[in-house]
Amino acid sequence: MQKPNAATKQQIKRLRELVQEATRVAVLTGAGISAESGIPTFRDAQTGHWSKFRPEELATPEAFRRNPDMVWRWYAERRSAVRAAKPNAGHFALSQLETSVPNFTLITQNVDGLHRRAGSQRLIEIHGNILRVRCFGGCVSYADWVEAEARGFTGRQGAASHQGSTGHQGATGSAVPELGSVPRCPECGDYLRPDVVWFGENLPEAGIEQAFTATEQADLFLSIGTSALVYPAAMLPQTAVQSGATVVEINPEETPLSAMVHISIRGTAAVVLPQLVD
Ligand code: BJW
Repeated sequence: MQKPNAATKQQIKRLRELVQEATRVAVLTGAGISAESGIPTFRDAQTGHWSKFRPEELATPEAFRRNPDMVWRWYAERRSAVRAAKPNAGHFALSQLETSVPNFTLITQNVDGLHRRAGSQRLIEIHGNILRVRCFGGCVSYADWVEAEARGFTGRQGAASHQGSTGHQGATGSAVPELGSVPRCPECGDYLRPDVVWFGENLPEAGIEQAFTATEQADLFLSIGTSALVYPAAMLPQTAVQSGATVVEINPEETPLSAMVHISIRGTAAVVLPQLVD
């Protein structure tokens, strides 16, 4: 078995050259880039009580309909972990890379917001963000759950924005919910839910379109810390190969992509990425 950081000097040197030569770079990240910030990867996230469940049984609208309290609790715990975490050297390296490449797009499947906190701006969060919440029925969205919680849903400006066509913005000031009790939409009384994309749900249309456009136009595509098992995100590196980009994977483990990319670097994101920008 290969060591977790078995990236060779030649591989790093070649990748640095590719980065310097590239004018259009697209990057896809997955849970692996946040592992070194202490956030378990999606498929490792099932610890303690949650080890009884497969993530596919929790991250679906059906699971939420069946047991909203349980799903809400799973997200509340993960949200606490995200709040406590800090971006790592891998996140910071990508935000630095953004400033040195003429055309750069960072596409993340992660819902933890750590790229933004590291300073990335040309960022598409294709699976949403765990700190935001929205109405299960679709009428309001809170941009920042921390703010919504702190305001006990009384702050109308800024925190809530309309998604639907009900015409007025409103919040009634219901009490801050206890951990594990699912808050209700102040507008229509339906449950609030995390603003993430669950299995079987469509990805935000504008975001996924931009992601595919950036991928098709890229001359260098980096796939970092993703198992490349979840679609349509997993199609992005395949699309990059088909569109003629040089495709590089950074992951301590082999994935279904490893055989099709041009360079597969066995290393962790926080170790490999800083070497591209220092
Ligand atoms: C490190 C590291 C370190 C560790 N450094 N690396 C085509 C074919 C087959 C199925 C489908 C298909 N099209 C659609 C589907 C169905 C489904 C799907 O893909 N299912 C698969 C399981 C087969 N897709 C969908 O349902 C999507 N919707 C859709 O397509 O809508 C149209 C439609 C509607 C109705 C029916 C059919 C189609 C939606 C997908 C939404 C995914 N959402 C989640 C949950 C988000 C909220 C939450 O977090 O709770 O997103 S699932 C989960 O997987 C999460 C992740 O973003 C995503 C990807 O996981 P990721 O990031 O790759 O993490 P891991 O844990 O799998 O891997 C970590 C990797 O890091 C590993 O490789 C490690 O080795 C590595 N690593 N340490 C670098 N330090």
